[in-house]
Amino acid sequence: MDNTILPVIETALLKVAHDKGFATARDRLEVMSPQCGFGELGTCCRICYMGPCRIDPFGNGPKTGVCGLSPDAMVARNLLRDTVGGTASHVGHARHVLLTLRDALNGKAPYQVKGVSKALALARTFGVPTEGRDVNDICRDLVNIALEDFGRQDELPNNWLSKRAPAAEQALWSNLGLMYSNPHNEIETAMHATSMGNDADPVSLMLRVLKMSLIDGWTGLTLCVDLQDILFGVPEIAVTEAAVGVLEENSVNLAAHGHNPVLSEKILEWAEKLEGEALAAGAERINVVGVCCTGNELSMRHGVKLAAHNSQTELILATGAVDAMVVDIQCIWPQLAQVAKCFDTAFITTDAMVRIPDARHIPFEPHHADESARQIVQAAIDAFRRRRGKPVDIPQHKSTAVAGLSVEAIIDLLSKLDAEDPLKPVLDNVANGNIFGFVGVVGCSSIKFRDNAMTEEMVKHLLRQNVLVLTTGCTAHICAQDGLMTSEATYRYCGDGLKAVLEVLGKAAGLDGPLPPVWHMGACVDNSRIVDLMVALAERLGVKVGQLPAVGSAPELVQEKAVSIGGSFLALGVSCHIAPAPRILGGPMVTKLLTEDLQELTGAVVRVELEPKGAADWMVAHIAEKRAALGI
Ligand code: BF8
Repeated sequence: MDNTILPVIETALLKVAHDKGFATARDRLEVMSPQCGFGELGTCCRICYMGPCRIDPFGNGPKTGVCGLSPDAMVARNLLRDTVGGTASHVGHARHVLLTLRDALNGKAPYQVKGVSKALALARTFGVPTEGRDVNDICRDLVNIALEDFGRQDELPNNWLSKRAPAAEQALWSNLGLMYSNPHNEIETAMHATSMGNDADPVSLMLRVLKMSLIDGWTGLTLCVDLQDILFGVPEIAVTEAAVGVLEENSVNLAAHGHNPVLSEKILEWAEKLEGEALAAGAERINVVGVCCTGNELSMRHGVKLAAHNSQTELILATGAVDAMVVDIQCIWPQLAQVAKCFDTAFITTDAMVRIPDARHIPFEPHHADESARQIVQAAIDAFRRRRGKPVDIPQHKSTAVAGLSVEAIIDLLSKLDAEDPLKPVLDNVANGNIFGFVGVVGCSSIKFRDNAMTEEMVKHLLRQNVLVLTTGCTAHICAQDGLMTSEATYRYCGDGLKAVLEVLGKAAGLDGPLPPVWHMGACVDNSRIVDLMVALAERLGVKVGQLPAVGSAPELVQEKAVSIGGSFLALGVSCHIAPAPRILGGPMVTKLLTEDLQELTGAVVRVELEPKGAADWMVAHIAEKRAALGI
């Protein structure tokens, strides 16, 4: 590839793996390339056993499935199943947090409410009385409201959707028939509707995609994050470090990977408790590092260092320096167990849903959280004992990074500039063009896009044009590793307007320099924080979210979850850039619907751009249109 600019960290990590003779995901991808063109277009259907059917939309091959299904219905049905996969993942995570909070309040799980301010704020939103009440009682009421959402069999709108989402958008969703009641019922209905011989109307199927995405946004993300903040506290601005260089040769390196802080918070707690045992084993300390979204959760609330994003997970194990990697749910590559086997690494699964051959399984469930967490940390110390003195190969790359930018932390900071009206300084600077607009850069890291440093380069193009970048998920790791969450990045990459704003904010935050230009807002579930911020700005301005000069981007799409998150942005009227193309191109009507006609429905469109500059240019042009429509 001519324009290869593989980031230095990936280059170093790949060298470590190849020097040791490991095949990596890149090698496995090469062996199976070219990948299935029908699959890429979305025109492969294996839902019934008359198939698998492959529609050839451009050549002389079959034009429908054996049952007569049209290409548009086929791609829409497949897209809906992707969205169900993403939504089910987030809703499952959310329900787990909800049940943990319930059990903690009943004294059955060893967790305490740390986010009192969040509980009080949510009580106001849901009309729960607070006067003279114990915070745990307030939380019990909130838990019951959330439990009702998972149990109801009526058509009343879901509590979290109707109370947390903006009113103007709810009116639109209601007109489109998108309001939902019980998320589980909707997941069932979507699977039913997409099974053989049911919904074959592409328009109806695409409305189901939007509805499923709303469930992802308001139950999978918002409810989940609200309750996580109640249990574990609201993130505050913290400085951390990112990239493989955070591993320490002489410490017990314990990597926490996955998504759910119910596990990782306990691991952190027990790592502190067992520090003495680690010292006795000859280690300098226990170095808990974060991987993927669990890493983001820990860095947001505790400043824990970020070791790797998803496409680096097998590579950091190849350093031989990770003593234990403990995982819960989602984005866990089965290959990790195979790499771990070649070292003294303890690769530990904890969730009954994630069983991987050759992994050690230590069941973790909230009722016995302390005992399981103790065992896991102990396994890491034991592995260190076996590793001690053996050579390791840790590429010495890392960057500092500012994390913890929850909406509450942002508002706190802005209050130092205008205590009465904290959002005013932001809106004034949007109006005068110092902040040209906002892009939420979210989602995964893909080996298909690392060769052109897609995320980093796209972000730099945006910053030069005074676009403030909000990020979550693995793209947050990418930005952190590349130094984009530092004051230096503001000086180096931002246009003059954005630089001036960030200098003022850095001073208010008590930093030595400007606030970084890329704001780390958390894990993928924390995309609800980006939405909350946009809703607050829109409400303060008296416009709809879709009218803001804001765009979403998933520049390295991997997971079904990123598809459903993207859908939730589209439902809000926020246009999305995406790479690679979603698997819809074999359906011309669905493609037109998402790239053009959706504008009429929600005000948003989807745009595919595979190169960083093209992506940034499209987003800046789109933001310019939004600004013009607002008269700024
Ligand atoms: O939820 S960004 S690869 S880790 S899916 Fe997975 Fe994608 Fe990473 Fe987190 Ni989100």
